[in-house]
Amino acid sequence: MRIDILTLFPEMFAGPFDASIIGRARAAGVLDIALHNPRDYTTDKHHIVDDYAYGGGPGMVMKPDPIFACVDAVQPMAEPSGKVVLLTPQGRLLNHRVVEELAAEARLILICGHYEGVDERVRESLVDDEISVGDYVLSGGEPAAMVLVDAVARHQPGVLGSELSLEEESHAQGLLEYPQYTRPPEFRGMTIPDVLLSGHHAEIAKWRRRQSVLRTARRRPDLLASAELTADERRMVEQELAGE
Ligand code: 9D3
Repeated sequence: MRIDILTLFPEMFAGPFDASIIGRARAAGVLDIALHNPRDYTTDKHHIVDDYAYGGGPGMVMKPDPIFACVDAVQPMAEPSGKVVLLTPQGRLLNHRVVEELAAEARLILICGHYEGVDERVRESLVDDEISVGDYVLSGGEPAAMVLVDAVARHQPGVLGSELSLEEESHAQGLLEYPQYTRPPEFRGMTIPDVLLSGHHAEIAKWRRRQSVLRTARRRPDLLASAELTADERRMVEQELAGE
């Protein structure tokens, strides 16, 4: 997968994109990330990328011309042409489903906004999709782009150690993860559930499933609505939540 990122602050991406999952995906050649600065596509002496809002009001607006010029220059740099995605608080909320959808694209071109926003004509005639990573205010689209890239990178074949770990992942099933433990079996007086030491794999699977369902019910009841639960599990959830 190829991802082009348009940002006024390309240096913000150096650390995160060289480590961990993304670093490995890039090293393996599964992920090709290129950073571009719209400021390099300005034609005025002072390389101005923002300006006052027509109609007044606080804050600066990103000018359309450097962004259009940058996308026009970047599209022919690789094939196929990329879906242009604007990171913005007004976008579709990123979730597992949206990540899968974007991960299926061969190429993405991400635009990170800054200042109070981007000129509306960028949205109207350059952008194909708009994504938000949550209902809180960031100072720019850069951290959001990092989140999006990390999440889609995990879906590229060969990026995860085993394809299974993705399959098993809680969000694929619509459930939170079960509690996990590793050695030592007793730490500062705290032990681990006996079933995990039993070696009884069917019982362990049952325990984990139950823990996932209960934890989801307690912490994220909103997720349960679309989770695939058996009738027995639905009853267990009712009972547990009633008894608290
Ligand atoms: C004046 C109103 N502000 C909205 C609450 C304007 C504004 C705030 C923050 C405009 C842009 C930004 C910068 N944020 C992003 O570009 C952004 C973002 C976010 O702030 N939250 C969650 N997802 C994203 S994706 C891009």
